Amino acid sequence: MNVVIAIPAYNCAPQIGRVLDEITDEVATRVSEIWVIDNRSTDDTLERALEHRRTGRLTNLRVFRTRQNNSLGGTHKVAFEHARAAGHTHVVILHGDNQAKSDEVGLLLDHAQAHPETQTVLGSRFSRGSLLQGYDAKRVWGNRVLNGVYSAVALRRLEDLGSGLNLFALRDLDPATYRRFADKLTFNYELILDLVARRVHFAFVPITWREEDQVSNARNWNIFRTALRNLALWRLGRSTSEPVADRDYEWDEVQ
Ligand SMILES: Nc1nc2c(ncn2[C@@H]2O[C@H](COP(=O)(O)OP(=O)(O)O)[C@@H](O)[C@H]2O)c(=O)[nH]1
Ligand SMILES: [Mg+2]
Repeated sequence: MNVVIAIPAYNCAPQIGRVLDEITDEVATRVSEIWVIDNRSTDDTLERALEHRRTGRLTNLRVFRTRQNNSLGGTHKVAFEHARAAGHTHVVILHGDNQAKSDEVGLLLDHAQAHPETQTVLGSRFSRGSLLQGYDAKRVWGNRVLNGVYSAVALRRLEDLGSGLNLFALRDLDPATYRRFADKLTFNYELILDLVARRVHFAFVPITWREEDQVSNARNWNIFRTALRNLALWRLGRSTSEPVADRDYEWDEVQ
């Protein structure tokens, strides 16, 4: 396994330092590199990440800035493409707003190491053993409804459609499909349906999910509607989104 942890970060200056602090030395030694991908934040996210790098504690930490704001889905594309080009085999996506616990990256790696046929391991907020701390009741409910509807249509138990802590094996991803998916926050819904359609072996592992000082940029009803629309299109065998033109998924390393 040659793993990179990619941390999409947009306007999470208060939290990004905690995300990095919580990466234990044990987790850091299990991965090749740790990438903060600042998605053109308008607050001090970038500066906070650079401050942490200057402490030198995480020797394999690198900080990048995208050339455009690519939203969360677009940042997945940036991470996958750069990881593939650099020869990594796995990408952990860890949200930069500290809702997940960084040390739980280890749980996903453990699972992949114990199950060679299952290399994509998704953190789940809604499984037996998951721990929710302060997560808004409306969002819990909305997620549970979507999980149920998706599971019924996909004919398999989908315990969480898109948490902020996931391990993807690049061999399990098809650039020809994910490049077409929307750049916005519904990317993960499209991706999981794509994994189901391509009969990829993936597993869910329960994680902790917190809500403390995070400000969500997600527009809940919009996401809910798009999620159902995508599911209907998928069931009908139609593509869930159109290829996007004029996007720039390049980044620059910030020293
Ligand atoms: N909303 C948003 N989030 C982004 C963007 N780029 C990266 N992210 C990260 O994506 C994660 C999820 O976004 P968030 O608004 O917290 O959504 P939620 O956790 O699903 O409510 C956060 O860690 C953000 O830092 C972006 O352009 N927009
Ligand atoms: Mg969040």
